[in-house]
Amino acid sequence: MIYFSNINKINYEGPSSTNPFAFKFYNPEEVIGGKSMEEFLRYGVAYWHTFTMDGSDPFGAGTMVRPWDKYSDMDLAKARVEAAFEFFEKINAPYFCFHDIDIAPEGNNLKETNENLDTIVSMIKEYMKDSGKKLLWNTANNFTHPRFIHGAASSNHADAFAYAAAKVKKGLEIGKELGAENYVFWGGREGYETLLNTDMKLELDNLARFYHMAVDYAKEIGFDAQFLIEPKPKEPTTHQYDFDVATGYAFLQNYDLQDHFKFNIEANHATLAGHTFEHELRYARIHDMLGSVDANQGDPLLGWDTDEFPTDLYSTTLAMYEIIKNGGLGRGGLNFDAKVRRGSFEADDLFHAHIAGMDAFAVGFKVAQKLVDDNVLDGIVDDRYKTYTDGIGLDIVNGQTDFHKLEKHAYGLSEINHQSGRLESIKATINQYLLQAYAEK
Ligand code: XLS
Ligand code: NI
Ligand code: NI
Repeated sequence: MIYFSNINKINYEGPSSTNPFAFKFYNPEEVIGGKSMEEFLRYGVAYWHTFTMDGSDPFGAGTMVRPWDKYSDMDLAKARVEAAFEFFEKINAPYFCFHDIDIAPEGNNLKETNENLDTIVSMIKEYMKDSGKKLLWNTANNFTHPRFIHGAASSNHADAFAYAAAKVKKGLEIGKELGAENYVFWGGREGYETLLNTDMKLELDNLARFYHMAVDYAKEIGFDAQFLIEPKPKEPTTHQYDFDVATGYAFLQNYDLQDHFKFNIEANHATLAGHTFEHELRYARIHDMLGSVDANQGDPLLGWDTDEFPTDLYSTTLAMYEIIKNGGLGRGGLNFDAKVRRGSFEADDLFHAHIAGMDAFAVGFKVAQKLVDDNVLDGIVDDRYKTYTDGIGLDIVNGQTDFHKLEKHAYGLSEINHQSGRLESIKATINQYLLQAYAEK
C-alpha cells in the first residue's frame, strides 16, 4: 500500500527553488571536503517521532492525522513498516533508528512481546534488503511502561533490573539481526526523583553492572556495533545519571567502561544541561568519544526537551564544525530525533520537517567546511594561545617547569601583555561565511 501518494521522491533543486517538496541545500552527491554530503551527513529518521507518536502533550490529546492510523495492534505495526520504508525512500535518508516498542506492540508478557518483535524484525529485514536502507541504531525503551516507574538498571527493584536486561538482550539480538551500526542507551529513568529515598551508590554501581553485562552479551553473540550513551540531564527524572558528556565520561572511566562506549549527543539535551550543542560535541570530540548525533533543537522559551526539527543555521554550522574536526561521525550519523509540532498534524508536514532539517545541516556542513579550509577559527585560536609555543609557556606544556621556576618568572613580570578576545569580530566573520557560502555562485 502507498501512504504518501501525493508525494514523489524529494530531489535537490537548489537555493532558488520554490517547490516546498524539494531540497534547497541538501544535495546528496555534492562533494564537500572530499566527501559527498550523503556519505558525510549520514541522515537518519527517528521511527518514534515520525511513525509512532500522535502529537499528544501533557495538556492535550493526540492531533496527528496519519494514513496508517486506521489499523491497530500488529496490523498497525506492519502498516508503519510499509509507511516508514516509503518515507525513507522518498525523503532519501539512508538510515533509521528505533526503540523496541516503536516497531511492535508489547504483548501480555515478555515472550509475546518478543514474538511480536520477531515478526516485525523479519519484515523490516526484508524491506532493508530491498531498499538498501540501514539501521543506524536501535535501543530498548525501558522508561514508558509502568514497570519502569522507578527506573530500569537503576531501579530500586531487582525485578525491574532483570526485565530491563531481558529487553536489552533482545535489543542486541535485533541489532545484530539487522546489522545495526550502533546501539544506544538513553537513561530515560536512570536517575532519581529525590535523594530522600535513593541509594545513589547502589544505583550507580548497578547501572555499571548492567552496561558491563550488555558489553559481555554483545561480545558473546558477535554483535560489533558501537555502544553509545545518550546524555540528558533530567526529564523525566529530576536528575539523570548521564547528565552530560563530562559526567557520562567520568562514570564510564570510574567503572572501566570507557573503551566500550562513545556518546550520542542530542542538541536539546545539551541545552537542557545548560550547555551549547557544540560544547557537548567538543567535549566528546577532544576525548575521542563522539559517536553519533541526535539532531534537533530546543526552544529557548520553553524549558523542556521540545525536540524540534533543527533549523538554526548558526547552530548547525557550529555543530558541523565539530563533526568535521572529528573527521566525521564514523559509524554514527545525524539522526533526526525531532518531532513535528502538535499543530503540524498533516502527513505532508513530516516531509517539510525533514527537508528543513536536512537542508539546515547541509548548509552547516558547507559553511563549516569553508571555515575549516580557510583556517578561520584555528587561526584565531592558534594566535590566542601563542605564548605556549615558546619560553615559559613551552616549558609549561612540556612539563619542564615547577612552582619555583614559575614564581621566579612571575617576579620578573611588570605587566601581562594581553590581547583582545575579539568575540564580536569572530561572530561577524561567521555571519559573513554563512551568507557568502551561497552568494558566490
Ligand atoms: C529522549 C531521548 C530518546 C533517545 C532514545 O529524550 O532523546 O528519544 O534518543 O531513547
Ligand atoms: Ni535522543
Ligand atoms: Ni531527547
